[in-house]
Amino acid sequence: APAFAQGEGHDVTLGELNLEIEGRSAEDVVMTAEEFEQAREIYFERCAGCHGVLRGGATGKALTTDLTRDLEYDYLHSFITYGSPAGMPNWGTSGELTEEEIDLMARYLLLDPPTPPEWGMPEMLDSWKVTVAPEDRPTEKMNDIDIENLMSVTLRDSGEIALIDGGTYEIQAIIKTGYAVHISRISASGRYLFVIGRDARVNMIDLWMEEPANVAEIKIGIEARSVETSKYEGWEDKYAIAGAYWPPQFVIMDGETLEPKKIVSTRGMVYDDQTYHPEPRVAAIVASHYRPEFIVNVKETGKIMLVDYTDLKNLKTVTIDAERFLHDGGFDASLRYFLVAANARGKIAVIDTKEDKLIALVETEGNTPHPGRGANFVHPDFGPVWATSHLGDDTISMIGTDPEGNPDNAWKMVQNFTALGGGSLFIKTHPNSNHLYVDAPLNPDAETSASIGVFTISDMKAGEDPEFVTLPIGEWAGIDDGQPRVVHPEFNKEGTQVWFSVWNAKDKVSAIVVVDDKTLELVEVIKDERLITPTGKFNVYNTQNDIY
Ligand code: DHE
Repeated sequence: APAFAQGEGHDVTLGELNLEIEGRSAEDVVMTAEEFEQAREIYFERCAGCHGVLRGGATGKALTTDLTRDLEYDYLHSFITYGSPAGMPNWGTSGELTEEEIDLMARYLLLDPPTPPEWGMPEMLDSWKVTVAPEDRPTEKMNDIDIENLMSVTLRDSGEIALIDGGTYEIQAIIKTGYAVHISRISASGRYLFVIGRDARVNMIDLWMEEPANVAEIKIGIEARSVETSKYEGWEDKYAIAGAYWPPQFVIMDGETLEPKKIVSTRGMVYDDQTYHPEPRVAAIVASHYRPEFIVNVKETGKIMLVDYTDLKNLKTVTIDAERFLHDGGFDASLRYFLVAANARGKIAVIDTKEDKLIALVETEGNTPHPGRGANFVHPDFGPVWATSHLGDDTISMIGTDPEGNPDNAWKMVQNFTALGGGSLFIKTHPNSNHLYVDAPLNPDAETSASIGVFTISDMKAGEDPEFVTLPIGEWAGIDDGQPRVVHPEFNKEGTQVWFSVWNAKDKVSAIVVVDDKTLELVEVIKDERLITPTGKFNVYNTQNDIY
C-alpha cells in the first residue's frame, strides 16, 4: 500500500484541493492510505475496464483529475450512484456498491491514479507453470465427453470455469482459473481450451484428459481481456496469444506449453492526431484463416495490427489506421472479413484478412456498438449481413457483407431497427437458426435486463421495422432473490438450442436457461450451487470454427 494517499510526499487535504464535502472539514485528508488501497482495488475490479488504469477514458469517460476536480464530489457521487443511460452502471441503486464505497470512490477520483508496475519477460517466466508436460499428456482422447458440444462457462466471481455438456446439461468439471475469467477460446484442433482472467492469468486446459484439467498457466500482465490461438493451415495449435490492458502489450506463446516467446508493447501514437498514448490497451484478438496472422486490436490508438507469426525473430506486422476505441468484433460468415467496433466512436471497421487492408469504416446509427462477435445471417432482401446491438441505446444495425453477390449493400449499414432497450451487450444467431437473439443486461430496468428479444429472420423486410417477441428468461429461471441480468446467448453445436446466463450477485442463486430455437420454449434450467455468477459461455465447436 502506498504510504500516502497521493504520491506527493504527504496526504492531500480537502482544503488543498479547494473542495467542500458535507460533514468534512478543510483539514481532513481526502483519504487515508488504507482507504486509497481499498479504492484502488475497487477501481481495478469495477471501473478500469471502461475508464482505463490511468483514467484516460475509452468506453467510459476520461476521469483524470483536471476533469474530476471541476466536476466535484457531489456530481461524481451521484453519477456513480445512479449511472447513465449511455452505459455507466447504476452502482448505488443496483446495490453493487454500498454508500460507503460510493463515497470512497467519489473521493478517490479527486486524487491522481497510481501507475501500476510493468510486467515483462522475467515476471512472465516467474509466473509460468507447466503442470502436465506435453509428453505426459494423453495421445488420444481419454474420456467419453462429447467435446464438440461442451460449453465453457465463465464463473466470473469465483475465478473458475464450468465445463457443461451441451446435450445432457451435466457439469463435467469445474476448473480453477484466474480472477474473473473473461473469455474462452479453443485451439484449431479443438483439443485445448484457453481462458484468460481479468488478472491476466492464462489457463490452458486439455480436453482429452480423462478429467479435463489445467496443463499450463502464465500471468501475462496485471489486467487483460483477450486470448486466441493460431488457426492457419499448417500452424494449428502452434501458438497462443494473449493481449493485456496493463501493461499495454501482447505476448505470443508456445501453443502446447504457454512458454512466452515474444512480447510486443502497444504504446505509441494515436492513429489520427499522432500524439503519444501511454495506455493503448489490447482489446479483441482473432486468428486469421487466410494468413498465418493474429489480428490484434489496439483500443486507444485505434490501430489494428496484423501480426505474422511465421518468424518471431523477424516479426512482420501490418499496422492499419482504423478508428479509436476498438473493442470487440468477429468475422463475417465467409471468415474472410473481420468487423470490429470502435465503440466510443460509433463505427465498425472492416478488415479484409486476405488482402490485409481496411476496406470500410461504417457508421452505425446507434450509440456505442457492442457486438461481442456479432451475428451473421442471410437477410431476405439484403443478402448476407453482420449485425450488432448497442450499449447506449436499443438500436440493432445490420451491415452487408457480400461484395460478390450483393455489391450494392456491401460494407453499408443497410438498416437499423430497435430491440428491447439500451444496455445490450450481445447478439447471436447460428447458420441453422431462423432467429436473432438480443440481450440487454445493462438496462437499468430490472424486467428488461432479465429478458431477451427474438427476431424472426425470414420475416425481415427492407424499410420495415421487424417485430420481436420477448422471452422472460429471468422469470423462467425461477429465482426470486436479487436482480439477475440475462446475458450472452450461445448456441449448442447443432444450432438447435440456445443458452442464456442468468447472472445474479455472487452470494445469490444464478442459473443457465436453455431454450429450443424452433419453438422458443424452455428446455432446461441448469441450477447448481457451483454455478456462481455465470456470464460468457463458449460452445467448443462454434468457437473453434468461428460460427456465430
Ligand atoms: Fe467483456 C469480450 C472487454 C465488461 C463479458 N470483453 C470482451 C472483449 C473485450 C472485453 C476486449 C473481446 C475479447 C476478444 O474477443 O478477444 N469487457 C471488456 C471491458 O473492458 C469491459 C467493458 C469492462 C471490464 O471491466 O471488463 C467488459 N464483459 C464485461 C462484463 O461486465 C461482462 C458482461 C461479464 C464478465 O464476465 O465480466 C463481459 N466480454 C464478456 C464476454 C465476452 C467479452 C462474454 C466474449 C463475447 C463473445 O461472444 O466472444
